[in-house]
Amino acid sequence: MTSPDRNEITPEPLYLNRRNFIRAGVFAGSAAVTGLIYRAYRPDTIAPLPEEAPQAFGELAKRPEFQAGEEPNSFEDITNYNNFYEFSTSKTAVAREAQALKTDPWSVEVGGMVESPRTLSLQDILNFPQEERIYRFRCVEAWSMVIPWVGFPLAALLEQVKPTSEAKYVAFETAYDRSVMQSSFSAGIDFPYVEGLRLDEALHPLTLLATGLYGRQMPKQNGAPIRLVVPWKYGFKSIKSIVRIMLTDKEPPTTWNIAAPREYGFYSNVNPNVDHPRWSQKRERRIGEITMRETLMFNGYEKEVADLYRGMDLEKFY
Ligand SMILES: Nc1nc2c(c(=O)[nH]1)N[C@H]1C(S)=C(S)[C@@H](COP(=O)(O)O)O[C@H]1N2
Ligand SMILES: [Mo]
Repeated sequence: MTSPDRNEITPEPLYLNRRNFIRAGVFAGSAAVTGLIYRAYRPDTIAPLPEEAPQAFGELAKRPEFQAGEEPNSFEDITNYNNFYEFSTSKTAVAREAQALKTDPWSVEVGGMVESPRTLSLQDILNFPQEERIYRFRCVEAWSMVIPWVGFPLAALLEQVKPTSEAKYVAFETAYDRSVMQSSFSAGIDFPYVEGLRLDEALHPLTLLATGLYGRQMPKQNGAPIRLVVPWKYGFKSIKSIVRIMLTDKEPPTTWNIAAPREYGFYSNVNPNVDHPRWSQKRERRIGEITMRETLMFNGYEKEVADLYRGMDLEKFY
């Protein structure tokens, strides 16, 4: 299995800079400069990298229909090339900076339009029967990985809280701890990070609440202790370090859509036929590979999810 040297990892081409968007040039420019000054002078409070990998799970179910028949990326790659803007906009800096996040104790509030709202502790989360699922993961920036997640279907949690008949969407929110995370101003996107799914997407059997990867509890840089994984959508839908899950009857606001509505829609299904306004989505670079691969419709999950979007114009609902 290839495990490229850190320096070999795809450099971020300038045209892919996610923050090169709207927010009038002058403002964006001054935010970037302020961010640089802030980073240069901020006291060195960064936690050290953990000396050992997180705790291992015991036996995990492995259902054949959820094992992408592809070689997973290495633990090294998956845990050192991250997007987690609360900690850093540098993919290689996240692993170190995210160690400052306190993930135990943790609680996730689940409520809104449900019959039985509840608050889950870390133990409650780990009490769901956990399974291993190997999924393709495609970032909107045109890179991809294959990741052996550990977790349980979001549907299992939603069944417990019982959405009411008015509920049509699920809204998610990431923790925002200002003592360890950077400001929205420095990151260029609003915090807390928020995401959303239509209820039928949330109930789809592929939609996972992930609690770990490679048989171990979730590394902080990957969104410990619990994050969403929606493998047929661009990676930014897979919101990390979740503290709130609310059922609602209105399409919830989503962070990248707020930042640049013409570039990132609510649906954000992987689609090689609908380009990002500033780059093509036809191909992708699998981390660890030299040549580009063709991007697959719905990231290769077309057979499973195409029915969710029957009759919808995928150029309009991007
Ligand atoms: N809270 C939060 N969740 C987030 C992000 C983020 O910046 N903050 N980045 C998203 C993006 S753009 C991607 S590609 C994936 C990256 O997940 P990974 O670092 O585990 O590969 O997380 C998504 N979830
Ligand atoms: Mo992404």
